[in-house]
Amino acid sequence: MSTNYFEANFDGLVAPYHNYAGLAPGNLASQASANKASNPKAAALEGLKKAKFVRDLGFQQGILAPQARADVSTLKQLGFYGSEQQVIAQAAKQAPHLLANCYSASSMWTANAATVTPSCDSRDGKIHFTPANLLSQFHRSIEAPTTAKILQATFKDAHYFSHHRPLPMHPDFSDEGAANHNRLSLGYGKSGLNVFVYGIDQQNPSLAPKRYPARQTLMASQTIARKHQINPQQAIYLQQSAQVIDQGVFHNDVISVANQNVFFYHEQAFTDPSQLQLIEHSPQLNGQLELIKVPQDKVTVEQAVASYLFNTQLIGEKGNMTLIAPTQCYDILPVHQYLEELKASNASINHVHYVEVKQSMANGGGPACLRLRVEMNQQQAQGVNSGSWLTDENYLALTNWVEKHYRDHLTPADLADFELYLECQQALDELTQIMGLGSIYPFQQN
Ligand code: SUG
Repeated sequence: MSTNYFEANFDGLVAPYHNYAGLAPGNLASQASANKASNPKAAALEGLKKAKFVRDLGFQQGILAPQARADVSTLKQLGFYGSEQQVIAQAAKQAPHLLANCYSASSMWTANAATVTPSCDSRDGKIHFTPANLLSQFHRSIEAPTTAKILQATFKDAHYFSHHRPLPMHPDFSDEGAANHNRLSLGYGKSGLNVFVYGIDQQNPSLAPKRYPARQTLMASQTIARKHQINPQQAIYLQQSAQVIDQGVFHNDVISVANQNVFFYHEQAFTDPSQLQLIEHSPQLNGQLELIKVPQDKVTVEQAVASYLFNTQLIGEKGNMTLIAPTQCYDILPVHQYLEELKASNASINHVHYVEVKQSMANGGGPACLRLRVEMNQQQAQGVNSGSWLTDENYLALTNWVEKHYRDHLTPADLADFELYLECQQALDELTQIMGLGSIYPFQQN
């Protein structure tokens, strides 16, 4: 490893209004959980515990704050009017599905917050962020403005971090962030190969999925590569297979994951698997690429979606990597058997840890969705807001904060309760103080 560099994971803190509203077609877990009761307290504690587990393994770990909800400003844009209490009451009565859209905790999946390019891949030597416009799902399309504020408050120092505007809100530029971007390299701090994965090429849409939406477009990925000043020789674009999207693979991170020189993927992941040769021949990998292809006769796409085998966090150094997997990978026998075989093989994945993120999984988010990876060096790390790093002290402060403010039972019907809105504001106001983030929420501007 180039000493000074490391990869930090920034996990999304689960919000006090975490609920199951069935908002995401094509995301099978979200559909199956629709209208069930959630447990926001358990969800937030599971997430924090997972983040601390990774930190305790010796990796750098940060936290990203959630969004403020209900999004009253969007509800007003939709025609509800009056005081905040009146707006929520009208929406609950007239259009509860719109209230649920404006009350989603979906910003917790920070793999969708932005695409990130480390300084070793960008011409200007800065770390670049483009918040994802998330326009394919209404409840997520309202995240970007606050996501931008949270990213700027977290990655503060303009000397090291370059923050871009989200891509235009047009279907040609539908962008879901890091969940559709893999980066391969021979070590932290070394320039890498950026593997952008898209679901649809709007200029040639014949290969589009039939049942469920393709959330990432080729043009969005190409635009990000340009804005982030990535050398065109260091970017390739693979199309995700429409058949797997139609089986519930709504993001690339549900079917493949990369870390350093290892690419772990399902054999049916891509439209044209022969394109993987482009990766093999990349000078950035110097012939040292390790492809770990999971065959359909060992783990089916259906089992991969149910277990989130590829939504695992693949972390660690070349030759000695660890997979942080959801407990569903242990419970689904063929997946567990496969992982046992993998550990025993010569492959670089030597350790598998199972973590419980059941509340998040029930809405289609595994361990990898919950984190945004940012490769940086020690100097750049100094430019991060200090309260955003997960230390022993703020782990304690955050778990106490969750215990104090969160409910342990929430149904979509409870979103009508104005008390919940007030509780959430109070909790988030206190959070910005714990994390030292300043005023990032609209309600703090009044
Ligand atoms: O966008 N679920 C999220 C899950 C995102 C997971 N992220 C990655 N794979 N990177 C989504 O589909 C469900 C919300 C609800 O139904 O209440 C939701 O938005």
